[in-house]
Amino acid sequence: MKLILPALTEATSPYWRPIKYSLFPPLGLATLAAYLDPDTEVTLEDEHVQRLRLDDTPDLVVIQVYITNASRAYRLADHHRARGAYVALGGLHVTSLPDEAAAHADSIFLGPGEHTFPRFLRDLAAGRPLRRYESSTRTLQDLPPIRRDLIDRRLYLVPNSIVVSRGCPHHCAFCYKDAFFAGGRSFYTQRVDAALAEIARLPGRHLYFLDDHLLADARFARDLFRGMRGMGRVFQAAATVDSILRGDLIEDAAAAGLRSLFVGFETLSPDALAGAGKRQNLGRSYRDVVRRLDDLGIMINGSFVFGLDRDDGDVFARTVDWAVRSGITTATFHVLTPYPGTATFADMAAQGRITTRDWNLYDTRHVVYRPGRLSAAELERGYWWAYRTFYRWDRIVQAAAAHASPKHALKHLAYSAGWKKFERAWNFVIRVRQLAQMRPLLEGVLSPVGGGRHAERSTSARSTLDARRAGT
Ligand code: B12
Ligand code: SF4
Repeated sequence: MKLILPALTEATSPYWRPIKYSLFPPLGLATLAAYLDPDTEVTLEDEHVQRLRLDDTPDLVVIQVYITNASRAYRLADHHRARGAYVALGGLHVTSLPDEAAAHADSIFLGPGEHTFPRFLRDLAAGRPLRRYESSTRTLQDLPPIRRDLIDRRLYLVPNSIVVSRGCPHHCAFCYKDAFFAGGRSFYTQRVDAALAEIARLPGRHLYFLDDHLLADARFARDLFRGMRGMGRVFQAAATVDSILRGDLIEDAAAAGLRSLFVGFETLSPDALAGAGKRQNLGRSYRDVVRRLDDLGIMINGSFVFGLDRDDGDVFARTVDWAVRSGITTATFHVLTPYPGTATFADMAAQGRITTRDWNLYDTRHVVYRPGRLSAAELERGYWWAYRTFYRWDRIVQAAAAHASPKHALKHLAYSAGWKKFERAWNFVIRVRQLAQMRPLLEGVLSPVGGGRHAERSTSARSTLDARRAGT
């Protein structure tokens, strides 16, 4: 049996950034592999970091399909079927467009695979596999341990990626999540003790939680963070604006080792937020979010979307200026992308505004619809301008200087420049297969900002909160 994560484009694409695609291993496929009989001969190939073998003859081929790798995934599926393999396709894009995928597969899978895949394996063994499996039972209880032994840790900067929940309780119009989790629960977590046991199995210090929203279930997150205290971990994760401001969960996260957080700011315009159904951001002060995370020594990866209907030509400069002035460490800019299955896609399709269905272009860098107040060319130009400007040396230095603590400023410089300014060095490290040697460096940059004004403020914030919690 062979599991394949195809890459979005060939490595010759001008957008190909080896370091970006050498971050995380294919966790979804390693999760599915856990259901195999231990005697099954299985390989896992990730085209982002290795050349795929095409001359082999596995009996069963499982391919994970995202929107941007869909056409590559279909070609690989056709190739393996022509060589006699049974091909199973699943993942986000298959869930959004099952009929399209079915033309290239023997079986297709809609939604998460934790319950459908083991059922399929039983059906296949009995000689009665179905053409289509749809997930309706949704739980992460009693899962077999992820087959991390199939992952070559040397090929990834962050082999310790982990997910302890699935989905998210919110419903933003442009997000993949409502379509993917249709037909069952769209937000659920592991048991805390199982999550802690998985963390304990991971070597090294650094973890990256790929959960859509790690703070979404406050009780679960608090127990998790308390359980992690004293484990000596440093970790990165994602959460929403409102969850950072609510209560004192974020302090627990910091105490457990949270050092960098992906935050979906998306836009500075309340009208645009309302239009995108991102209600949880409405009326929240982004300044307070930044200040609170900064006080705790947590770096921010801010996510911003351009091309929402009310965006005009000023949106790019406004956003970049705010991000720099606020000391956002790294920024991820996106051109609004209407993924099939989302409310945004349905609305735009109904209005006749979708301009291409070439899924290769649905990579959040290309404009695939007719924007409201901007032309498509203006939007793409503005998007690239925002990236170039945010990551100019003078802007990196200016953003770093926005932090209260000099140590935090230095970390900001190291992290931001390290991510965007040393592409050639990263390429070299990847070519000579030495990414693992860079992990201590990453852990160093993510280590706590000890001493100085910042630490005093964090400690006093902590004791105030501890006192509040104790009712004093
Ligand atoms: C990590 C990640 C990446 C990593 C690498 C992916 C990797 N190595 O797995 C990197 C940084 C490279 C990346 C890049 C991009 N990503 Co990305 N990424 C993610 C993220 C945050 C987590 C994925 C993950 O590991 N989930 C946890 C595992 C357990 O779940 P899973 O992978 O979905 O697998 C389960 C099911 O899908 C299913 N399943 C999957 N395959 C199969 C096959 C079969 C046969 C079966 C039965 C089941 C099955 O079973 C698994 C277990 O339940 C998701 C967000 C998300 N929450 O999914 C976005 C996400 C997948 N990315 C997205 C996008 C748009 C991109 C980029 C285009 C962004 C960009 N501008 O560069 C690129 C393109 C990548 C590409 N190759 O095409 C979108 C995809 C939208 C869509 N409709 O397809 C998502 C959903 C983010 C978002 N909110 O919009 N990404
Ligand atoms: S908060 Fe994030 S993960 Fe949740 S629905 Fe909105 S965009 Fe999706």
